[in-house]
Amino acid sequence: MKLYRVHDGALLERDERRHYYKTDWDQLVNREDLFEHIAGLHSSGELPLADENYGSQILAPIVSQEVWAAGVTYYRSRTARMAESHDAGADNFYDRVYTADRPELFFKATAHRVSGPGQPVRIRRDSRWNVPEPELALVITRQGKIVGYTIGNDMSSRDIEGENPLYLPQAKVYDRSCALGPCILVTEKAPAAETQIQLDIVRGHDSAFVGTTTLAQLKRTPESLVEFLYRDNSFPQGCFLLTGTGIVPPDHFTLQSGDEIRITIEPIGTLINCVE
Ligand code: DO4
Ligand code: MG
Repeated sequence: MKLYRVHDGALLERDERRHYYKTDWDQLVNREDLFEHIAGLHSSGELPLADENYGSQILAPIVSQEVWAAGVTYYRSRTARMAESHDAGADNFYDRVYTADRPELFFKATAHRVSGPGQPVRIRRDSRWNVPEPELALVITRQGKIVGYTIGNDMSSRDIEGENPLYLPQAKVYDRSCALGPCILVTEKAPAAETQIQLDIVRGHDSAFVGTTTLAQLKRTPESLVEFLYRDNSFPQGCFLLTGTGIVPPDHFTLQSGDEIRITIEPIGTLINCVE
């Protein structure tokens, strides 16, 4: 089942049909029984079919949640980070965190910094080397339960990140530095290891970059990332956690204004954003 956020509630999609559900989004995504709740609503037949106009009103699936991110959870990310930070003498940090027990976890965004499907993402003006990072995002309740999955784009300024690891918050957190959507996939079972993540970057009529990975390449389990994130750290409205990127375009690539970024994770859908 999929949940899309609209301004006064949610659209519940099952078997390619969308029903309208008037609800409070913060309360909904914090339900420990989210799967059973929406399955029950669906089978009760109480919900009206959604008006087709709602299709154009899909919002980012976030209201009051924080967005956090894990880093260097894929070998490809470790290698790219080591290369970009080599001159700063910081490559060792990335190598060490890849194998350490404690993961890299960092604050990424609040809702006002997040773009929904079809909304622009941004490159910060003091950066010249930028990439999207296509990531599986976990939807976690205030109690620390993973109740759903969405797609995240962890927009990153590689020159700022590579210059000094202490600049990471500036490389990662700025207005519209994150995109989430298009929906929340609510399942009883986590996406399988063979689930593919695909990144397509389109420039004009051409493909500027295509890359794929699978969740099998993710070195840590979602549960272990959540366990570290919630240690002595509370999230009264729940949280989104991006699980890291396994796709990094080659070093000569940088995003440009007008590029279209398409991230597909098959069971969830495709998140599309243009660079402002
Ligand atoms: O350490 C820098 C951030 C890495 C990251 O965002 C990722 O691996 O996805
Ligand atoms: Mg990332």
